[in-house]
Order: sequence, then structure tokens, then C-alpha cells
Amino acid sequence: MRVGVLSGMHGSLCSPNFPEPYPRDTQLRWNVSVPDGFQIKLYFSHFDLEPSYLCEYDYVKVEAEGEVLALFCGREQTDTEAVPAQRALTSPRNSLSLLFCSDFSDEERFSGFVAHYSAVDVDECSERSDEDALCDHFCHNYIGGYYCSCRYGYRLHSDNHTCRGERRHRLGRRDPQLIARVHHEYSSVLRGALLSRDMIHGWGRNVWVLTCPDSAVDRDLAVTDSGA
Ligand SMILES: [Ca+2]
Ligand SMILES: [Ca+2]
Repeated sequence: MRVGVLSGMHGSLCSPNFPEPYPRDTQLRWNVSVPDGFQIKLYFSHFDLEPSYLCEYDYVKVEAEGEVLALFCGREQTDTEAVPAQRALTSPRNSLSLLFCSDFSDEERFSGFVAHYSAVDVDECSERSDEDALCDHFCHNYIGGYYCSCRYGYRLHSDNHTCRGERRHRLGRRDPQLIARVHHEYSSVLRGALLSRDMIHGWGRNVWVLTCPDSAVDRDLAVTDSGA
């Protein structure tokens, strides 16, 4: 069997000799793959194969991950045979294969098919239950991948998925009353100072100096962070 390989972000494939009738007794396979983080969307702009009961003569079969996504033959939809029509197929992951087979008979001539594919982004953040969520807190999709972030007060573990620790509680243990008051009255000030240092330098061994207006807290607050 002849095998074609397609690995671009989009492409097209057609039956042999198209737009002339396809030859008999032919098997052709196309293996299509796109980068990780993408699925393959496939549709047909032309389809005209010999009709047969359950597509046992000539057919197009689309497979991915060991599963048959579709089996097509004929010119029109019937109870026992399917044609692609306007339907688009989407691969579960980043590869699929398309198999074209014609049998020994060609009593009538059929023009074959033209198919097109394109890579489409996987939205890793949607369509997942909380238990299956990829990120502990926030998931952000982008074309070709995704990334995680954490709620205020937490930091992203080096696995890039888990959120750990709550710095506010650690700080709070040192001087709960003062921290609580600063949080309550000037939460935006405290949040800005901690978050920016955290994001730029990470939590190492740092001295955090939080300055609040005299009317709220009558002294500067120095907090020594012992690190994670
Ligand atoms: Ca045939
Ligand atoms: Ca994505």
C-alpha cells in the first residue's frame, strides 16, 4: 500500500487521478499529523465513490488512536452508507489517518474525493470537570498550548500546575492584628507590594518592607520572609 505523510498545519488530499475517475484495485493511506496542542479538523469538498452495502466495495475510512472515526462511500446518504456531506471530523489528538480503497470492479466511473484538513487549537481549559482540571486555580488557553496561574497569595509550583502555600497566613502569624488591619484597610497597597516582588524574584530569603499611611498604621512594617 502506498502511504503519504502530511505534517503541515493545513493541507489537502484527493483520490488518485482526480478529477478523473479513480482506478480500481487501489489502496492509499495518508497519515496526517500536527504539533502537540492541536487537533485536526477534516472535511470533504467533493465526494463521489461507488455505493455499496455497508461500504464493502470502495470506501474512505478515517481513523485515529486506533478508532474508526468515519467510514464513507457512495454519493448520497442512505440507511446503511454514510457520505461526509458538510460534516467535519475532528481528531481526538494531533494525528489521524485516511484510507482510500477501491475494489476490483469499476462498472461505473466515479470521480472520487477531495478532502482538506487544518490544525485547530485544543482548548485545554474548557470542557473539564473540576476533578479533571489541569490547573489548581486558573487555566489560560492559547493557540498551541495553555498555562496555569494561582489566586492571590499562592504561588505556582515548579510542576506548572499546582498552587502552593498562602503567604498571607505565614505573614499573619508574625503579627496577626497588624496584618489583618493592613489587609482590611489597605489591601490594594499590600497586594501590590507582595505580588510584584513575588512575581519578579520569587519567594526567596527577602525582607519585605510594607509602608502604610500614618493615619492607618503609625509605623513602617518590616517582615522577614524565611522563604519556602
Ligand atoms: Ca469499485
Ligand atoms: Ca490551547
